Amino acid sequence: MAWERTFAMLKPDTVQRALIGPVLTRLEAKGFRIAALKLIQVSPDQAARHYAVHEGKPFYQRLVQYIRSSPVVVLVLEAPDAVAQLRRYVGATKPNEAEPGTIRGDYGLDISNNLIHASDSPENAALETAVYFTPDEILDYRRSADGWLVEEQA
Ligand code: FUP
Repeated sequence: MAWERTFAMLKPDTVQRALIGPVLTRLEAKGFRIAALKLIQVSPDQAARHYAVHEGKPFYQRLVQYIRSSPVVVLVLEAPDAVAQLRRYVGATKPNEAEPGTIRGDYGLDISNNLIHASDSPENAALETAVYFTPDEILDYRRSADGWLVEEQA
C-alpha cells in the first residue's frame, strides 16, 4: 500500500480543553508521520473554503462560527492509506456512534465539538491542505522507524 497524505485539524475544543498533546500523541503512536503542523486562527475566507460543501445547510453558520472561535492546529499526515486510516481512527461524526478507541469516541460527547477534522477523500485532502498550507510548508522526509511500522518503505 502506497503512502499517501491526508489533512487534519485539531478543532477549537481540542485546543481549549488542552488536548492537543494527547491527540497528537495518539496520532504519532498510531504511526502517522507529520509532514506539516501549525497553530493558526482560521480566517473567514479559509472557513468558507473549508466548509463550502456544507454551505446552505442548517448547521453551516454555527460551523463557521465554531471553527473561528479559537486557534486550531492544522496538520498534514502521511501513512499507507492515510485518508481511510485516519477517518477510522477519528471515529464517526455523531458522538453516540463514535466507537470507544477512536479519538471522538474516547474524548467527545457532542456532534459539533468533535475534536478533530479529517479529510474524507484524497481529493478533499489536497483541497483542504491547500486552504491552510503553502507547498513549501509540507516537508518530505523519512523517519528511521518507518520501516518498522510497515514493511514497504515510504
Ligand atoms: P466529519 O467528516 O465526520 O467531520 O463530518 P461532516 O463532514 O459530515 O461534518 C462536518 C462538521 O459539521 C462536523 F464535524 C460537525 C458538523 N455537523 C453538525 O454540526 N451537524 C450535522 O448534522 C452534521 C455535521
